[in-house]
Amino acid sequence: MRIDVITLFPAMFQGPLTESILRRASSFAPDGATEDRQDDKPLQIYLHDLRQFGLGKYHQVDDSPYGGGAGMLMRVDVIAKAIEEVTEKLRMKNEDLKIPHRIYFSPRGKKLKQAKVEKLAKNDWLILLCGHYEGIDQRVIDGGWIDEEISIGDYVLTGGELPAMVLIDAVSRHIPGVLGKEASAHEESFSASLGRKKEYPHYTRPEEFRGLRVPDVLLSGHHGEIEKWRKGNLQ
Ligand code: 4FV
Repeated sequence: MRIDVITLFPAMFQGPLTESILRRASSFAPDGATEDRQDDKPLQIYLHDLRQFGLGKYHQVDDSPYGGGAGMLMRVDVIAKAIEEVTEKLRMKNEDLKIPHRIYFSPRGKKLKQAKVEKLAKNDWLILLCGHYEGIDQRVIDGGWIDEEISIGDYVLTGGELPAMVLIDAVSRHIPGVLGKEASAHEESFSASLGRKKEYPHYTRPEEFRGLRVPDVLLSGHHGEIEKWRKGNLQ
């Protein structure tokens, strides 16, 4: 899968995308490179600084809202240019990439849940647009530059970068080759195999800690009983 992120703050992605599982599983181009990396990583992540598509000498990307009100909005002409250029440049370079699925993050979006994460993981190309300030001009959505709006929760953030990182993290776990052999995205909280419920409690060594014991059934080696206990402890 390829993910292109359009953001005013590419540097925010250092850390979540450069450590741990995502570091091992993805090639990460913080500089907006559009060249496909010739590597066999299951995930290619490219960042594009929206500022480069800004207007005039100062690369203006935002403006004050019509009708008045606090804060600034990101301009539709700037965002449209960014999405079109990122899409066309890549489509010309890589005939395997057909149509990107383009997502904008906002509290008005559909709440991100596991079923949606699993569906998004089936795409071969995502473009993630990170808003900032008070948000973006509605014509970006109405004019068809975005395929869907997604919210990660009912609260207001300063930008769409954290929602983008949350989505990349959740989606990447369902891409073959991202999780190691020892881990699985199959039987876990909210997965279909557990009926979208929260999974059972987990325990590991030591067997007892300050009088707190591991449930005996988990020490019994009786797989049928363990399975029954686990199913009975789904929430
Ligand atoms: C948000 C959320 C969110 C609103 C204005 C970014 C901010 C600023 N995105 N789930 N909750 N976005 O608060 O996805 O542009």
